[in-house]
Amino acid sequence: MTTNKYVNEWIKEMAELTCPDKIVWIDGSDEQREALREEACATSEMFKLNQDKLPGCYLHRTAVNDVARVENRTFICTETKEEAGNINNWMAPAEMYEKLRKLYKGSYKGRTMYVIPYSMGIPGSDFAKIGIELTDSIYVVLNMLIMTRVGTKVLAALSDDDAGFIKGLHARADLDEENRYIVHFPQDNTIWSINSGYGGNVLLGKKCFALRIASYLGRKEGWMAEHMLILGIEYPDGEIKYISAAFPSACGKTNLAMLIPPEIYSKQGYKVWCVGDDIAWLRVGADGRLWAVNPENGFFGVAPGTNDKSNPNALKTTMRDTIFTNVVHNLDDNTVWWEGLDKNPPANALDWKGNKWDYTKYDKKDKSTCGAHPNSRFTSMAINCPCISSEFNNPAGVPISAIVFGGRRAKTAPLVYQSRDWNNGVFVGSIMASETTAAAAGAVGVVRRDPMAMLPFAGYNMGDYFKHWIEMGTKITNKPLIFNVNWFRTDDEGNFIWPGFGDNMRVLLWILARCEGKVDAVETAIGYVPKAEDINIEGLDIDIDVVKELLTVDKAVWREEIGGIKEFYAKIGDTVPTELKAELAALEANLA
Ligand code: OXD
Ligand code: MN
Repeated sequence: MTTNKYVNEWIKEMAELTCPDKIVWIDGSDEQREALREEACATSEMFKLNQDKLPGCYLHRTAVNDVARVENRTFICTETKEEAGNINNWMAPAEMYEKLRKLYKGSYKGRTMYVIPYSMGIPGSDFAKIGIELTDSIYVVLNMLIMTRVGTKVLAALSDDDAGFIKGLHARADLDEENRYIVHFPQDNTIWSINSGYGGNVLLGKKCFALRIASYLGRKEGWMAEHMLILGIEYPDGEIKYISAAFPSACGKTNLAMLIPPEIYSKQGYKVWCVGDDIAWLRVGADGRLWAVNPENGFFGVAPGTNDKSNPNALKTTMRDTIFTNVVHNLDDNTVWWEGLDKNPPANALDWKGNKWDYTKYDKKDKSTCGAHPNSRFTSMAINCPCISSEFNNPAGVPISAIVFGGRRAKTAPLVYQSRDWNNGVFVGSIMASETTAAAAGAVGVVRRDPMAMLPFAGYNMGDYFKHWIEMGTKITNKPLIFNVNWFRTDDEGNFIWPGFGDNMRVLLWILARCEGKVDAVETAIGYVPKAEDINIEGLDIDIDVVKELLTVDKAVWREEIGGIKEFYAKIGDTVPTELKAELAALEANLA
């Protein structure tokens, strides 16, 4: 409960609309969490797993038609279409409110309205922002208790005259796909989500608030909300340098954030610390540097492919206090399994839909035979991660030395290159793209442009978002350098050339050496690439010629790329800043 009249009036209005049987405030206490877990298990909304092997862990299954974010049903409802831009879906706020009110009307009848006061960032810190999510789902409450800071401490940080909290309304309603909407009203600090129970659509603190609404607020208030991991590299002398990095999905963001250094580095005393795996909020500090916090409190990670080799830190993080969604339920020992966990699929098990699963029928090429849904998830607490940074809970955040962009490109981008300066770096982020893999439905090798990995997450016009990046560059007096990496270059047979995973540390160390002015580079048409001998390959079974190959910039391939960039800029429209058009013209001239 709160004495903030704006909160109380809004809840009253939403309760009149949705008609819950009762209203329960989430206080963040262990007792209340435990009671809600029991209630969810009693109705089979969740299943309690083997508490000896997986203490505090539960399993949940979503509806089969509700397993991923729905970009085509996600809207940015600003007053004008121009403010939302050509990339976002848009509808006039009044029209959307009217449409959705009809769907929400009476949708909580026979149900409970849970009121979740939560903070993105440490409650009360300069970075933090408060949200209140109303939901009729215990699964949402329990996930929010992991992913955000929740409860009375949050309300204590909200003063009585503060109307600036983010108002989130979620209703499961009928889980009707045709009426599923994830809608943002940035000018009203409001998010409405209906007819879904899938995390990315309903944990409103994450993509909806911490990226879409926050990017809008960041532009207004002079800071940035980005789809970035944050990691720290500790040198043998104890000094730690921080990097933030943006990659589209399926490029290994969580793996990079929790990287295990190769032995040649670990035995010298190098360590890697994870501050965040998905979202960074960045502000200019009094020292003129860019400082970052991870506004989240947990990880909502993709389970399939997570194993003791690909990401042992993530795997250990999931071993306690975790909610697993849409994975295989091993009935023999009441644990969980997913494709890529190990080579021992359980014989007596239920698949993600809750049907008996016969692992002998599993065919890699036929997704319908998978036990776990390809987008099955774990929701785990960041503090349970073995490599969580000591700065994770530092309200001041960490100073960023380098910003890294990247994507999955078979031929175009070299292993790493450095942009010439801030605006050129913004250009590099704006032309980010990734090629589709055989793992996803549809054609292989199709380029999807995903600027700064924010294509589905910018809460306003993409051209204005680029402009904001350029303007931030004028405020950061001690700027991070901006780089692009590509772990996914392939040879003529389509095999990856670079080993990736922990060995990506070798590239990150070159990046940090550049930031310190400790290493030279070679200028190319697109920016600076390393001298091959400056990428440490000790202990790898590739030689310097392979590194040279990884660092080549094929002008003919890049000339083709120009066409795709122009097409994408044209789609964004005339808000693309002149600075970026000039960068594009300069690149074209360099390639001539
Ligand atoms: C995403 C995610 O879709 O983090 O980017 O879930
Ligand atoms: Mn993400």
